[in-house]
Amino acid sequence: MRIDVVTIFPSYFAALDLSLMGRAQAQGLLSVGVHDLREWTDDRHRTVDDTPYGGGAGMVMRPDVWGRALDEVLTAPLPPREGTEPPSSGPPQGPRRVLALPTPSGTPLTQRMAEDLAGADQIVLACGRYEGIDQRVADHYRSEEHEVVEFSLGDYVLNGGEVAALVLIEAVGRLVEGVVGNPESLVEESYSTEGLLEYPAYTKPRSWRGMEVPEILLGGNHAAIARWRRDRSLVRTAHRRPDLVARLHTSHLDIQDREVLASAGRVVRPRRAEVLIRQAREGEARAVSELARATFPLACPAFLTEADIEAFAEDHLSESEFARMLADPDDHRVLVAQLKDGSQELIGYTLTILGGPDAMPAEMVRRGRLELGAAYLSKCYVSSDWHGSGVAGALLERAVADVAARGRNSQVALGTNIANKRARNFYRRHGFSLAGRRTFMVGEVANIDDVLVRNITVHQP
Ligand code: 6GU
Repeated sequence: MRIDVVTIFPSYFAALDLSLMGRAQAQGLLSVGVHDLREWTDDRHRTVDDTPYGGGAGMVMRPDVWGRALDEVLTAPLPPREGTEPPSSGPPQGPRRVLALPTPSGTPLTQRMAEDLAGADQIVLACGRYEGIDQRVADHYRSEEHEVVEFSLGDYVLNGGEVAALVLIEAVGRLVEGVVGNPESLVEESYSTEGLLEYPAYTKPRSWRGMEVPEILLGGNHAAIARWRRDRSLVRTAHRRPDLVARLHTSHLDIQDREVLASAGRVVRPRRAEVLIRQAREGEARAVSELARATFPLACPAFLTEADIEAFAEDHLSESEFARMLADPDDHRVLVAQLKDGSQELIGYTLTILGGPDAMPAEMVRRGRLELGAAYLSKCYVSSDWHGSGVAGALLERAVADVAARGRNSQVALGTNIANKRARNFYRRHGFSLAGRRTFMVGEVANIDDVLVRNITVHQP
């Protein structure tokens, strides 16, 4: 690839002789020509600029000087492309020459653009200074059926296009075949196909200033490492680049991806929204009770009657019952997931009873694997519209972390109906395992539940 730069500060581009770009030039993969714009001036003072028509501050670069420079550079012969035969039939194909103009009012430069430009035969960079280049220059070459890109680095102002030109040359140059030694290192990077930021990287020493390399990276479980890295990418992207989350292809996100995003406050289905997971407040007994009554029937087996369910709700899910629990946050932990939009709607909740040994329903404490004094996750529900959003998993992890932070319990236990496969898989995925069975009364009907436990010292990513 041939790159030509026209500038009034050619020495800026000495940096291109260093490192990867320097080696690429030495190997003939890239050929870079830097030209002083003043070579094309025709007055004693080598003037390149003048005052703006219409008034205003600063100076504008003259189109006549730029026109002479660009005509010459854009028509200079190019070496034939290596490895490509000229087409034997059809119209003769000229080389692809792109005129790139750095300007703060240009299109933001992206990896997509860099990938596209890596296929050009020649890129000519016209570096403006002062208040820019007379607009007719870009318009002229565009109308001459040249490819013209006016590009910007971002929403801030530089003194001129030189630094931006260096950025484009490096971003494009490293995509030219052979420039980067290991082409695989191009694949996993930020902004590649997936649209996620990169995961954090670590190297030796293993312990530095009291900070350890994450344990999971030290083992050889490649699937677990890949999952951990993906989680870190998702969390980073959610926090730093919500605009990228908004553009993710949601069909490429599995349920754990969605749970991780929800934990970081972003849900993508059934629609994109921000979500806040927090402790319920004392005044919210009614709202939580309404959510509890709406969601409880979702997990009940089909043979329960409405009357049974209603009787249960009256006893356990009433506003006064939640008011009682919310007034006692030492023993009753209620977390809610709330939409951060105009509706402020609660879409999910967990209820965990810490208590002492009494808090655990007695029938759950029989089997060997369940310790006395396990925290009891009594409820984990998400309203049906938001099933599959990841909010349930995010709530569950927060509830477990909340128990862990309180330091009184070494296990979390729960019961779930034996017929509820979905729930069982969900808890299994979150590190719960079967510890026994119990009967659970809903109204007059005895239900068989699996009792599941998770040790809270076991760290989940
Ligand atoms: Cl391409 N040029 C200038 N002068 N300022 C910029 C820029 C370009 N991109 C961001 N700021």
